[in-house]
Amino acid sequence: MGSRLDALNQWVLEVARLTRPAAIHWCDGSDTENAQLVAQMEADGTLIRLNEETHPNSWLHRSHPDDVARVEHLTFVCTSEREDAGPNNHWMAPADAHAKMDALFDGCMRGRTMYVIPYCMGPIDSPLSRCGVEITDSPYVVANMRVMTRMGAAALARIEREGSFIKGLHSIGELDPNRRFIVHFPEELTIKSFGSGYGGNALLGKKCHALRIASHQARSEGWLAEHMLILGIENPQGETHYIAAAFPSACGKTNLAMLIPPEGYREDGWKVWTIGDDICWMRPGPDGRLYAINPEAGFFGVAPGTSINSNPNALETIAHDTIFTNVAVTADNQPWWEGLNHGQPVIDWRGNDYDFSKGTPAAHPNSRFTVSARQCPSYSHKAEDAQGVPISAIVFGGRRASLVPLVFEARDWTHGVLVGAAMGSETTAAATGAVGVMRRDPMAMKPFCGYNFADYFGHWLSFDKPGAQLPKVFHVNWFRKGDDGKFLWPGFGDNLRVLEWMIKRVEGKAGAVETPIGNLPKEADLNLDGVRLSDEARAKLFGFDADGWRNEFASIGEFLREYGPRMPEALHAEQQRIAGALGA
Ligand code: OXD
Ligand code: MN
Repeated sequence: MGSRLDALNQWVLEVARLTRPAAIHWCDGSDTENAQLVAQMEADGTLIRLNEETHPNSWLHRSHPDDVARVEHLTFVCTSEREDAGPNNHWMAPADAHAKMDALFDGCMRGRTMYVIPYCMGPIDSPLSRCGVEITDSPYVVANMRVMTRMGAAALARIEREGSFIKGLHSIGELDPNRRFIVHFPEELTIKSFGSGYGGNALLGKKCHALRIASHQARSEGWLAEHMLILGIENPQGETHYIAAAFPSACGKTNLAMLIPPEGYREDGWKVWTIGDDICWMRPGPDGRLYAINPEAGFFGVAPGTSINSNPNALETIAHDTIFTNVAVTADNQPWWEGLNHGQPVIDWRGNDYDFSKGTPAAHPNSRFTVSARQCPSYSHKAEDAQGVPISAIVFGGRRASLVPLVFEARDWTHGVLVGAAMGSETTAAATGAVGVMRRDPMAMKPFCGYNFADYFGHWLSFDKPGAQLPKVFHVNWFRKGDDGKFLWPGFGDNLRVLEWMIKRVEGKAGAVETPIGNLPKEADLNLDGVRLSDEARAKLFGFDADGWRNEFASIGEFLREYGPRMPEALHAEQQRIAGALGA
């Protein structure tokens, strides 16, 4: 009888025949292996040691300057039918895509070592977790995967037990943007990524597996793979509610996941626990509630803006054993980025002397840290729970300078799905392309949904069935601006005030005003003790502009129609009901 690892061994040999590496290394995830890889990368300059006293065991990696973000225009979902990938994805026919990618991979690992990385997304013993194997020629990818996933021997043992895994093939190639493609074959549970070493393109467990392939798998298996942080809020009575929240890339998910309560709340005994900062897998449990795990084991967070004010927990998390990518450094070799609040950069992210007079940032706006979640002071022990945590509320949020109030609650699940589907946000530096352009980013999944959005919304709607105890759905906007262009809401720790209102709504203990777009709190429904808000801020954060929303709902209607007959009728009906209530 063959071993359950036969399929894996055979695939590794096939890949080696194609890519022609000088050596093959099976990663066991041990400390010894990591130390050897790090020493090798230090010797060849891939990693630069940072100040050992201030940042023990921490490293700087400078990427190729053209390889600093996800490349959505070069990311493809290759289903046999184009319509299954949907207008939300770039598509190639699977056979053409394999031919194109295999031509790039042909001989690409000559003179390099090929690393075979077995990994598990999610706690190693959780029924919600899924395994994969990434083959790569980048030791930097190995070091990052070790932090971001449960990688090595235990994952291999689970793959041997289950006999199934996602195949991910990656090569940095020549890091040539003209020979760069990130390609997914959801029907074959396969990923091929060439020409980039950037996290979102190269750490295949993250966006490629845990979102694009997993969303496709989740649809057929009855669960959800989402671009959401998960946090726990413990009230002074010691009860904890878990919230999952979707925000587009670089819109503060890490900060929210590690929130420190405002002083008054701390004194009263409120605590916030971090489960995850980027990805959430959830499925109905026996009691009908949705149970969630964070499939990742680390944080690949945006460095700029991280400070003692915005996110003290993150700063403590990354004080040691961290890989920094594309940050600047100070004269005494400490990592530095815009918004850090101390130190001065002397060398910029490209490794050049930093010239203040040019006015360009010293750290790349999408510079990152990779760090184990276990180093986070607010990391919850429930993050390792095989059964996951029950979700009380789902939050959708975008970066909206105008129109959208601080918070509102969806009336029911169908309305909540429309709220998620209609999400809009201004683009950020996490992907290449223009920054600050408003686009629809449904459920923050525009770059990550591995199938047609119309089917995805249909899948979301399908959770509303007899016996389901679904979370309440909310929408937030921390990014509303005043006439002077400044943010109106203080954000960060004060966001707990909004989360508290949500929990009280879940418990039936807080008030709200019904409007066509959903239920809005009155100012008095939120604890605003110690928050100073101008009259303009109060009016815009808690107000509802019927004319503006009428236009917004016309645009939402157009967006839904772009998906043609596949778009669930229930969403059209919901959009029309609200448009009607707005007097359209
Ligand atoms: C990320 C992203 O890196 O969304 O999490 O780009
Ligand atoms: Mn993300």
